[in-house]
Amino acid sequence: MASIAAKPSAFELPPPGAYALVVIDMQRDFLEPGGFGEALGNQVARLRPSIPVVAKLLSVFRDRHLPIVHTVEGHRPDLTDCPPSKLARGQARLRIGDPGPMGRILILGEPGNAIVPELAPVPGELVIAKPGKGAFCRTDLETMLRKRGITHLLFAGVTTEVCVQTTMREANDRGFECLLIEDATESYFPEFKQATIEMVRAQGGIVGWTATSDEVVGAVEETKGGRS
Ligand code: C5J
Repeated sequence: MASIAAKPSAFELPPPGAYALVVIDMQRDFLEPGGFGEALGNQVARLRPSIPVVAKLLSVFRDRHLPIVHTVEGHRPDLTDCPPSKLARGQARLRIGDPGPMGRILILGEPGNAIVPELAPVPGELVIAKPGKGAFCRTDLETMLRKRGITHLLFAGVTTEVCVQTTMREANDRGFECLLIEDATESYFPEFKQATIEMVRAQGGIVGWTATSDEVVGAVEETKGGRS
């Protein structure tokens, strides 16, 4: 069994097929100018260093036919799945559903809601559309993971303290063993990213483990390959 040199302690990988790479919301809406992230006043370029790191992880998992899950945050065109509180929140220049330079802001199927081209899903990978910050809220993610016998989740994506951390906490409460890949996640606020990493692994790993992508890749490369 391969082991990741993680913090606060070693993270033991189960057999291939029982762990998945979960890539949260690497969407144009968060990473490119003209989307939801920028409309909220954020500097979207801050998230981009995570793209090559996630690309490398995807390539390692794809080469070994290991499970990959992508999530996308977005709403139905009629906004029936968007709580009024979410619609009203913030001082956004453009609100959810408004027309923007990449189509309607944070609406499923619009060009701006797509995953960035560098990380586009390939056939066979699970893509979960979610209306909230957590990927287990009003989705069938848990059912899909249990059906596949997946017990361990390795998290990448954006933003660290919002959708990544929320999903990791939801997963932890459901009994999944969770690891956050430190350089495969980014925040518009570097101090929030650092705080998240520290709070996840505090108290003996109260939410889970953290490790670098090199440590994850090293351990995954020791394993033979997954169920196809
Ligand atoms: C946010 C996300 N930050 N994917 N969404 O609204 O973290």
